Amino acid sequence: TKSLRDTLKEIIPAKQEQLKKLKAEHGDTVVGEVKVENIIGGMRGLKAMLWEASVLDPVEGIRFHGLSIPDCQKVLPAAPGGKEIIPESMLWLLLTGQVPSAEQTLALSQELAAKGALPKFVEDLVDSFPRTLHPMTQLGMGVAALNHDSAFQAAYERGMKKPEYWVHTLEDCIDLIARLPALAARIYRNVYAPGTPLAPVDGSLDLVGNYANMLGYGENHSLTEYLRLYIALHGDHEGGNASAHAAHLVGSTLADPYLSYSAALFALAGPLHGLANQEVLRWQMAMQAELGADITEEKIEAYLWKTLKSGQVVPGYGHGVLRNPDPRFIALQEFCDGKPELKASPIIQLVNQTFKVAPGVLKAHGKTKNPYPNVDATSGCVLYHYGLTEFKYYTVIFGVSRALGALTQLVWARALGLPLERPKSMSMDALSKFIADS
Ligand code: AMX
Repeated sequence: TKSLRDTLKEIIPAKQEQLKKLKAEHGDTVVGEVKVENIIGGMRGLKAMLWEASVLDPVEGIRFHGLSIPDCQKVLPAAPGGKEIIPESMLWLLLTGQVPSAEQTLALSQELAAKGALPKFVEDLVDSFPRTLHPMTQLGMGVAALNHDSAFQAAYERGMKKPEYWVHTLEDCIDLIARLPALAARIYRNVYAPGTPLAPVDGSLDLVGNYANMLGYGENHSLTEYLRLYIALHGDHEGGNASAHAAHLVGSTLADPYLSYSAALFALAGPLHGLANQEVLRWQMAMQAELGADITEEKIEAYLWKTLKSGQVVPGYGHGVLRNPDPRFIALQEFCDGKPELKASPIIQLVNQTFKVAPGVLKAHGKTKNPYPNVDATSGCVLYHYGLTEFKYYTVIFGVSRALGALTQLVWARALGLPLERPKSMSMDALSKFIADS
């Protein structure tokens, strides 16, 4: 059976050829127009980036190399003894566009476990942080420090040739993904249970099996399965979202994958992006506390209006691109539906009741272009049900996941020789002058 590296070696030349042809034959084909509203509106909707692994359709949601989430759930291998997709099989798909066999997935799990331990100086660095430092700040700093061992940086200093770039980038990406669980679990231990023992990486476990074990939840098979699905599903959401784009931009300077991904993590730490699942839980719990035991749809509706009238957004609803309920939200809801204890959980029931009411209220409110839930409307609430109640930590789990897609793109950016990103900016005066002159 073919290894990941051999598979990539085999498919890269055809992709390079495809890009060369696109550039030579269609370099001046017009794809769209740039309006003033795009320039002042966060470049929303502008088609201006190359991203290989996934494409987001506003109605259907994300597709990974053409496969929808339900397709992936059918074909991507699970962990031994599990049913849910795992990050290893998703990573293989993202990198190669091919569905790995169970054997290939297992080999990748074993490689990641073998490379999963942190260097001592990173352990010491993370242990030196105050407990009060936000877990996302700790994660970003830990990831940046891992560049001490960057194969790409070392080879660049030696003077490697361009065709070699992707090879060393891939090694860094694999090493980084392998080390994320130990780093993220160490942060969890230090912040929430200082002084307690931390399990070492176990060579016989998959990536998330190890992560759950190091978090202290190794015995909880149901939570481990949830985390496998959650981390696989959050792996990539095409290129323009803030975290993926940040990694791409920084990577385009030929900064190594560790520095590039730490930039992504700091973008993910914003409340409009990865912090939203923490905000959703806070908001749903405040709703629960205010509405008491007998929660009706009428009461939820009134609470939604109260949130909107106080000038706040409804967290977990709306999206920069999607115009339908997020299929990742649906997949997580289905996971809950299949488990009686989750179905009976008050917080999950509240998420479901809110889903029945919120789209109508947001439509009537009339501002958001997408009145439907995004994945964050439920993801943190499920963690809460399982007893993982430390809100501030939720984005770290998202950060372990997003590495799959952002790092895949770095490998492809190096294999395809993509250039430094450098869009043209304009001042308001320059825009006004352009408008007056045209
Ligand atoms: N509740 C209330 N108002 C909302 C809203 C919501 N959930 N979503 C959007 N709006 C408002 C916007 O604030 C904006 O108002 P303005 O004109 O007064 O500034 C207007 O609707 C138009 O916004 P939009 O074009 O529909 O959305 P966007 O692309 O600018 O922003 C997002 C997208 C996700 C930031 C926004 O929907 C939002 O703030 N949602 C709540 C936070 C959230 O769930 N974030 C998670 C996103 C997914 C992720 O990255 N994890």
